[in-house]
Amino acid sequence: MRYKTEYLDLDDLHLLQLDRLREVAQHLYHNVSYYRKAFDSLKLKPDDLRSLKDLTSLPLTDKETLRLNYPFGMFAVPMSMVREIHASSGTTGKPTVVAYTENDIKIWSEVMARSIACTGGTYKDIIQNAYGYGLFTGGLGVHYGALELGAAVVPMSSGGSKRQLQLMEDFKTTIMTMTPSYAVYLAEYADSLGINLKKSSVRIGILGAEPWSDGMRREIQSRWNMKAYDIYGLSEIIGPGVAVECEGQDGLHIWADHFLPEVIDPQTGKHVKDGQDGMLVITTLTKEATPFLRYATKDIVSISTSPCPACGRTSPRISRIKGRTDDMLIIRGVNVFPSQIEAVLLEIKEIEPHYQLVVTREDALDQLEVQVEVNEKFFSDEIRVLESLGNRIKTEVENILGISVKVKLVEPKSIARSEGKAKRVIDLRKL
Ligand code: DLL
Repeated sequence: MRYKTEYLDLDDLHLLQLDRLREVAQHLYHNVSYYRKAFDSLKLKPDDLRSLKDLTSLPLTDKETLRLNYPFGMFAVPMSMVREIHASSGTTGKPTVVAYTENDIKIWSEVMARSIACTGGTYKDIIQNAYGYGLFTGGLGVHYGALELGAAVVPMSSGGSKRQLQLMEDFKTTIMTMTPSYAVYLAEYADSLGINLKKSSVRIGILGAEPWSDGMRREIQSRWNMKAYDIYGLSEIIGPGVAVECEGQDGLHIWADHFLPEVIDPQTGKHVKDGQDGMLVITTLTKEATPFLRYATKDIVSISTSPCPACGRTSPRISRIKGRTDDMLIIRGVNVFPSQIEAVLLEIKEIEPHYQLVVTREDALDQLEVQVEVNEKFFSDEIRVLESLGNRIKTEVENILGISVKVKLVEPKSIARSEGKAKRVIDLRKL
């Protein structure tokens, strides 16, 4: 499967992008009051976008914009046209909501099919999908792409390692889709069961949804019999399938006919040069239900617009995600903001507003420990009372985050105070 738009001359790509940009800007101007106000306050009309550069006069959109318009204020179509709604973590209690029309799901299927094909997948493959199905976009995104490609998909969802390994062997799975940390975990688990993954039928791993490194890739490829490819995406833009590596494993091709990338200096907002690090900003060019102009991903990358020496595609390549401009953590593939935990803790009167989050990786699985200071009065109470407080905090934090955590109650004044920015997160994982 080869998509012509992946090989366009850059000038032709820019013309296509401009056409689509003008169309999506019209759509947003007429259907989303946030964007109408943004244009009006700048005394601009969508027709004033005469070149791609003109886009830079518009403000950025981010999770905060979505929070302020929760839940459906950014929808650009009536609910009767919406077919699917997804959500990912917001910075506090409210999730970030996105929607898809029938056509959006076609686009998602297309970009995911292109992504699988870019790693070498074809209709002949058996794809075992170990991304979570549900509000998280990983499961359904890969699923739609596999169907579009004509491959066979096994909708395993995440977890259930013993069954994953068993079906992988019995079905002769050829492609695994999962987070990179799960790929390491499964390899260790297989070892402990005496299963040799070097002999497995899996030849391709499509791994993403969390940061990883080339070191981790080497480890995964040495334990499995597969090549491990990096796939990137975010719910706000479409889900997985925004960018993916090709056989060169040197940068991720972004499907720029649907997603217009910019890389900016997060301080000045100015574009940085090819090869320089900055924040990735994406404009969706074809989505109908929740299109965004200049969505600030907060992910740090560099971009290369020269044609790919490995596969010849001209779609620009972004680097691996090198970090974030905010404090979002990804724990077992789930996005976690310290502010979500803080919002829970502030509601509990027995504790002080001092906390620290310690993240570790044990046996390839992420662990999050929330350390909270109990207040003086309460600390002298019986162990039983403290235990029940700990359990209450654990339940409330887990309800908000959707992952399990450990809670450790610590003595009053034992968490180091800082004079500047508090150091809330200690991340001891080595990627
Ligand atoms: O993680 C979508 C996805 C699913 C991508 C499956 C790849 C595979 P969200 O839950 O909205 O969407 O989280 C998006 O996760 O802004 C990045 O910070 C991070 N992220 C996603 N892919 C990668 C990657 C899905 N390959 C946020 N490397 C993004 C590093 C990644 N970080």
